[in-house]
Amino acid sequence: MKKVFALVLSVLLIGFLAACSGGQSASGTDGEDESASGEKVIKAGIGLNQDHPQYKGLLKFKEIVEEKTDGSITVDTYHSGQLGDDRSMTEALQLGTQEVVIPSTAPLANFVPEFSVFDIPFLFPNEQVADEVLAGDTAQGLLTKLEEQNLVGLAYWENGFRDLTNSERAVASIDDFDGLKIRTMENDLHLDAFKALGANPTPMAFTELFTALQQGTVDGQENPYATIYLEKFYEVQDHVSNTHHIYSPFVFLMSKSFFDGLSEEEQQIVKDAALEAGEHQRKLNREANEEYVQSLQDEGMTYTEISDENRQEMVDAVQPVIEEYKEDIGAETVDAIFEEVEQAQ
Ligand code: KDG
Repeated sequence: MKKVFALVLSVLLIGFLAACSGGQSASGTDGEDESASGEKVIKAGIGLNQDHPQYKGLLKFKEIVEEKTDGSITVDTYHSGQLGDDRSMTEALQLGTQEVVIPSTAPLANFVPEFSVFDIPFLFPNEQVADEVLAGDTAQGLLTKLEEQNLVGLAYWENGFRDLTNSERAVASIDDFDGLKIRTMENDLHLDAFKALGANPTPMAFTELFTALQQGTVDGQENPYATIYLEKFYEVQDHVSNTHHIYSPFVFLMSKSFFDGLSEEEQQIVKDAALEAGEHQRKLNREANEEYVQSLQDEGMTYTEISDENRQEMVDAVQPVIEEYKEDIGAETVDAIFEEVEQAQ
């Protein structure tokens, strides 16, 4: 009898403890994302580190949202892939176990293939054209497509023009790509474009990249200067070239189930905050990118400028890949983007 009583008592105790702790988790497993005090909690993660303009932008988002909602929404921020890589965090949003992630568009194309339109090499000639096209009908239309994937695209942010680093040789022309083992983002178009340039590409999550460079699993990688500097890739890479082969946008994503659970007023606040913080992030990013070309050389990297003629050879080499992918991306989307790029120039 005593044993039965003890058993009933421990079951009741476990139930009581579970009820107490369940409401206090930053992001409840019941998908309601509410803290003990009833406020909503946004768990927001990125792959880059705490010094990167992307994280500073995320802190701005936190500041605006928490101030404007008067504490009804709190934002917990995580950098350096603490919650996972772009792809796994996007899946967590779909499952409702995380609320915000800001991935590059390249891995996002695994969810909505049309996003690969931004993976077309040498698509944007400069940042001003990128800004105009990203604010235009086609790019904004792509954001709405995310809803079919249980995701809400609130804004485009900026990763930036990607440049090549490696530890083998200074890359000045297409011939110098020959056989280089280059890590790419997890995106087929990137892989095939690097193959067309003569390299030997390997897709890999950003969270594994530094170790892969350090251990020589790959010879090189490509990212904007801010990332190359702030992630200290200069410690494990000797050469940087201004290939500027792709302009990478970020997309500020929110879990649709979380977004739908917000009041209309809260929805407007998070939308506006994602845009405003995005402007802040873009400004910091551009200042940083200019400054960091010099800092990389100060850290001992050789810097190689690609001549117009040599860049044109690279542009020509990737043309067949663009043709090959046009149908997969969506011919209409590709044509529309090229037209908008033309108009923006
Ligand atoms: O936070 C963003 C990063 O996770 C990632 O998108 C950075 O450009 C990137 C890369 O090379 O993976």
